[in-house]
Amino acid sequence: MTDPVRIAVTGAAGQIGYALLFRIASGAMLGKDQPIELKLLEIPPAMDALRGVVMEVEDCAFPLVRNVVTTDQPEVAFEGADVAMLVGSRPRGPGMERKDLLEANGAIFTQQGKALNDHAAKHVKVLVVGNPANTNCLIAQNNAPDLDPANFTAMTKLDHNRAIAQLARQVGGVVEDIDGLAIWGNHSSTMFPDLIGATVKGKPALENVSQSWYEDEYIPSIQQRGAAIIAARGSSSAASAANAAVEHVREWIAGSDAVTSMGIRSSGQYGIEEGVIFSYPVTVSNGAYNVAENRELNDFARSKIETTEVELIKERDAVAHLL
Ligand code: NAX
Repeated sequence: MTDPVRIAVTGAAGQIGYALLFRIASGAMLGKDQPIELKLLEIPPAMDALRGVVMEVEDCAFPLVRNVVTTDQPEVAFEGADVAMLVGSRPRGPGMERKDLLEANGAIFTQQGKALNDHAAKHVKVLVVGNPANTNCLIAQNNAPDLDPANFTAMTKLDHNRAIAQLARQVGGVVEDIDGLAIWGNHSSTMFPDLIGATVKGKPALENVSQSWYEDEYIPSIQQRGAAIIAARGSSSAASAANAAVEHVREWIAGSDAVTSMGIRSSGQYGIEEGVIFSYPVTVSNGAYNVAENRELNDFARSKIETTEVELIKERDAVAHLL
């Protein structure tokens, strides 16, 4: 057995945290041979709830869990962290506008970015789940000047999984039939689920479905899936979000030949504004992701991608004072 990997999770007593910690502790993320140390961050009012969650983790007697640290100090949670999963964020309260939400989360992700910079391992892999995920990630990354910007990612894997599952259902197939699908842009209702580069059993996906289904049903359904879950369940997606977070980190570390989607710092690929955290089609090998650069984009795709890019630029401009 190797040394434990240190995994920091913020918002650990929340809904997603409750689904996530047990998956990580069981070995679903880093494998059944990799011991782990959990470093759990919460805000003071949630520390009692977090204590209860940790009691449950203990009660599972997971063989891989070597230590669990709980704290309300980011500096403690991120000390020596190899992986940091930033799930906690400030939800939108009554009367709060988007700019208020960006501002409230800006303060959190500024502090957490600085703490990662000063305390995490230099190779730390950071996944931001807490919304607005792309811009929170941008803020954290910009406040961590000593870390490689490529270490910071935002989660669009849930959108990616939703897009695969809904396409598979529509064509009467299974998820393994689908390849090359990607989510572009922001984790928001402007995201673009791209079937143009996707295949079903090796044949172009758009030969299996009609253009009108794609444009009028599929894209809005993926973009609004989070809201549909809230309407049906009374609370937002948690288990599926935790599953996506586990898969995002697993693929980032273990690699993936199949195309997946990750929000990453744009270096200008496909003409996207440099520096924003943008979801691209990527493949992953040796712990590094690479943007799939040779995709054909038609005018329809380009206009969808531009819409989500414009939104991200506006979000970036709204938090410019924090960057
Ligand atoms: P919950 O409100 O259940 O839990 C959030 C937890 O974060 C709470 O326990 C809270 O005390 C804690 N927290 C707040 N500020 C903190 C801080 N400064 N440091 C540490 N902890 C802090 O929300 P949950 O359903 O778990 O969702 C968490 C976040 O994920 C939300 O922002 C949500 O919008 C976002 N999501 C992102 C998704 C994605 O695909 N990127 C999908 C699922 C989810 O909606």
